[in-house]
Amino acid sequence: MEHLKIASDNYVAFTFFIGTMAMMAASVFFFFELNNTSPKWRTSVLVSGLITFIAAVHYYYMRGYNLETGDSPTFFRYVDWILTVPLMCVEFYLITKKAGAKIGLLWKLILASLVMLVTGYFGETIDVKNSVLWGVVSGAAYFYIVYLVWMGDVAKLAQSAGPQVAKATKVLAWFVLVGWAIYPLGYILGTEHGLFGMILIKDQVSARHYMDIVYNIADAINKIGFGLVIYSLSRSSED
Ligand SMILES: *C/C=C(C)/C=C/C=C(C)/C=C/C1=C(C)CCCC1(C)C
Repeated sequence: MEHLKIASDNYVAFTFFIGTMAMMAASVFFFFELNNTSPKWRTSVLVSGLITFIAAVHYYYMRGYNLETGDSPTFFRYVDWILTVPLMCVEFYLITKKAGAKIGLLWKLILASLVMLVTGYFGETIDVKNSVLWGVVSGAAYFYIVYLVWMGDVAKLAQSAGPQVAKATKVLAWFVLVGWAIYPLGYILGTEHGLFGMILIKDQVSARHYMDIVYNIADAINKIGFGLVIYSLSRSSED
């Protein structure tokens, strides 16, 4: 068996490697901090750790897959997202629960995120010819989530949950609006028959490479950043 090494100009493999390590480190941090987190916030910080831990396991796999095949690990990318994005919805539910969030709100968020991801997966793999159409449907579900956290129930509940929850929810809402918007950018860059990916990059192989780099950067920002917002909320609280 040949020893696989990352070439110094292989940015795709490199970001998979860094991504794995960052997700692992973040998980260790969140899990170890559980002990000195007040019981009120413990579940939220635990979920932050679960998000980065699930990502770490997927990144470990995707890193190896990409190194061995040079391909984009699309399937496991989406398995990761389908597990971690609903958990991010759980975070919104948990921090607004004290202000009266109902389980129905959680289901709305989860359902929208599943529609967003499943249609995105169709556009990237099963029905690439219609990738623009699938991207638009996925984008609609994405904007529904943006609506819920900026103006809908999540935003309203956060207002009545005290200044600290309100502030944290606002930061998380920025993550959803700006951090999550990086993903459709990667999709547009890397998907065949996409809006302008093929015009900008020409060949499909390097288009997928750009897409992986964009997705890897977005994951690090969103999963670890999101967790740190929850973590600082757990520290800022009076009780
Ligand atoms: C930890 C993983 C996260 C936060 C993943 C988020 C993924 C998205 C917000 C993906 C969105 C997409 C669109 C809005 C349109 C094109 C297809 C997707 C799935 C890339």
